[in-house]
Amino acid sequence: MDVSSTADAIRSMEIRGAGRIARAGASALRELAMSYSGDAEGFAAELDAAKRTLLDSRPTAVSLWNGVHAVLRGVRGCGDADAMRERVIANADAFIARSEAAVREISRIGAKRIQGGDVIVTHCNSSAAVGVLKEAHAQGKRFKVYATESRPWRQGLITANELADAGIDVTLIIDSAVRSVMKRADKVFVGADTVTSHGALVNKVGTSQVALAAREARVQFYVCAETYKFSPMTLFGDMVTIEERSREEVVKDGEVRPEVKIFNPVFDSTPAAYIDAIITEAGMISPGSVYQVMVESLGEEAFRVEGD
Ligand code: RUB
Repeated sequence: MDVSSTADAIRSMEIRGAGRIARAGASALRELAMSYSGDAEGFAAELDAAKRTLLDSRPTAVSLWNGVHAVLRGVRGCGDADAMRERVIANADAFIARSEAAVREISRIGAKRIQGGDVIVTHCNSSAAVGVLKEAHAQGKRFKVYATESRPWRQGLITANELADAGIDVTLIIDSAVRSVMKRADKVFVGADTVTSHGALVNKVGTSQVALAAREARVQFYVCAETYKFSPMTLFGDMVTIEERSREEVVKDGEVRPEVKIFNPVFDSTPAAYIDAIITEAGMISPGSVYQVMVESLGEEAFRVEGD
């Protein structure tokens, strides 16, 4: 898929989930490199425009930002267009492979936290969190999962179907039932769109309510996050932009009077204090260790990007 169709598919949520959109962005840049036939200067300009198009598609998940910058790293210093092309392709392949390997490693590490008989809550649809649950089940552990519906897009149905396909005992609940089921839960596993340098989690709207209910009920709250979900910009005080989507996603035409305003933020922020641990491919870390792991995993270059 080319850059503009990829950006459209991310914007319309045909491609969704922080890991998937990052890999899609990387492969769109790879495709651009494969098809480009002009000189180095023209290539640099096209890559720059492609970067903007991709980054403008959805604002919240830093995975896309980190993925795009990982693919473009070092390309400007390559000299001619052929060397630049090779660099983009090699970087994209490395990022995609690293991203897929990270989900496998998180699944392996996270599965150790699950015990037979556990009651687990998950929110929305995270491939990293689902990976943990599927791995634990594949290891022979038997547990129950409550999956929230996740209005308005209802990504919880994807989670419920994925878990049911794997043979996991799963119950779908509406989002407002989360506090009722938390009384019988042992653990929560959710994914991440962005983790800030001070360990806060930005994930699907409602995650912070799940965390609040978990804390009240003394239920462990785990975040499953590849380290490229860690945001270098937050270290310098930048705020994470919370995407707001259209009213049509919440109500159909004619369902409410036109003067009724609709507020539809699609992510929210959960403070570090509500998080027991972040399960990354580099290991299980405390929210307080995000900065150190971020520098080690993303490399110092990730902190020296100009113009963003
Ligand atoms: C999806 C969502 C997921 C994270 C992590 O939101 O919030 O929890 O993106 O997913 P949306 P993954 O459906 O709006 O993209 O673990 O697959 O990267």
